[in-house]
Amino acid sequence: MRDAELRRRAIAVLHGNWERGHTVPSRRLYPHQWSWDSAFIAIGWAHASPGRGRRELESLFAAQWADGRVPQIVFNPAVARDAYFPGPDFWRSREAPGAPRRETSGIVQPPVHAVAALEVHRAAPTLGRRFLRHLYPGLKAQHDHLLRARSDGHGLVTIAHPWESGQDNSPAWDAELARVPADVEALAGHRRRDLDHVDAAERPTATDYSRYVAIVETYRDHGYRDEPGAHLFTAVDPLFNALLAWSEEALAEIADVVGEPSELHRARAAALRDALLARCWDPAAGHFFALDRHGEQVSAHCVGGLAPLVLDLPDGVVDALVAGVTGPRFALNDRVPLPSYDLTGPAFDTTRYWRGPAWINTSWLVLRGLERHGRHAEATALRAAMLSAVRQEGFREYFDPRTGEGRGVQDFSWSAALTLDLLAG
Ligand code: 9WN
Repeated sequence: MRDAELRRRAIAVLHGNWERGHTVPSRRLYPHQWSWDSAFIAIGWAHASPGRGRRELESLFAAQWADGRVPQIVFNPAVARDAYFPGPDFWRSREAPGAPRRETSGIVQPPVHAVAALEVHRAAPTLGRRFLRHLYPGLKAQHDHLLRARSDGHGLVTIAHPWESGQDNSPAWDAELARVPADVEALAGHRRRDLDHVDAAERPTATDYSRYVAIVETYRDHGYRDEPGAHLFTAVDPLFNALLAWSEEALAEIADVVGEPSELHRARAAALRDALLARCWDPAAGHFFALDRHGEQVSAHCVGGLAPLVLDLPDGVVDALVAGVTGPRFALNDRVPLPSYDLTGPAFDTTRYWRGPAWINTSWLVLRGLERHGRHAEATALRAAMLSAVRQEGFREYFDPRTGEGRGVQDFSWSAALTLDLLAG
């Protein structure tokens, strides 16, 4: 398939998933607005219709909470209340202080929005300054909230739910999640709608879901306040922190454009990067690891541990990360994007979601990192792999990391959106 045809199809997916001011990740499986999806999707719209990219981010930030949190899900009131589980009746955001009028979930997702806003601005700079001026306070409040409410006390921010990582059932969370009481019978009172659309073997297990639900219920009972006892789950995700640092860099550039002080953002970006190096980097393994609630490294090689490549890093660290990308664990090639987890790891699963399958967004992050560090040969291979996967299989949610076979839903928005970015670059 020629590039022009692939581009046409990618734009058609975004148009098909556009829903009055935002783009759903998938019509059937995810019929609302998701936070980090909207950032990747806006980057795609920047190449097709920058106005839609602006609206994508503005509609998300219109649902920002008073404390600055940007919710993982913004529910569409026009969609059936039980179309997605857990839906608005489970989250009950309206009962929480500071929640917006629009119903949302009460947790967050990786903060890559300032990066997206800058890309949208660059696509149409003349129109964009007003957009950046409008969005800057919300982006700053988003970062302030994370650095304040989620500080781990040692320079990094924590996640309070595996869903907050965006890499839901990653092996990085297994041990921490195992501490959460699992009541699979309680789950029987709820209907998991994901299993209506995707094979159960490609999704998190019932035990995972019972724990996901328990974590939310406890946080919800605390009014979604980050206070003692509110979190059954606590971890530090290298991807989440790397994207916060990268977004602080972008926010510094946005501040320059809109005439706000930018030094604070540059300082925060550098401090987060330094803390990642001090706490998550394992020089012997050549990888950034997640931390458990005690600050101990969890030695599972997940693709999120490659995400700090988007930052300015010492040469030796970049060399080691690139060796990891090209070595047996991530096996860079020009056919299949990077696995979400170590191909040689004990928890590896070709099919189950974030325990092996290859996702376009995480490969795109690594690609941006390789480009930043001038690793052209590896970047060329990874770009080819991503394009090959979507050409062969369509804009699937994820791919078998060995064969490249498409998995999860079809017409998945960020797979289409980031393809537009690849084709433009
Ligand atoms: C829970 C929407 C989201 C992505 C996540 C992905 C998946 C949701 C789910 O879909 O998570 O947020 O129901 O499994 O893991 O990264 O944002 O596309």
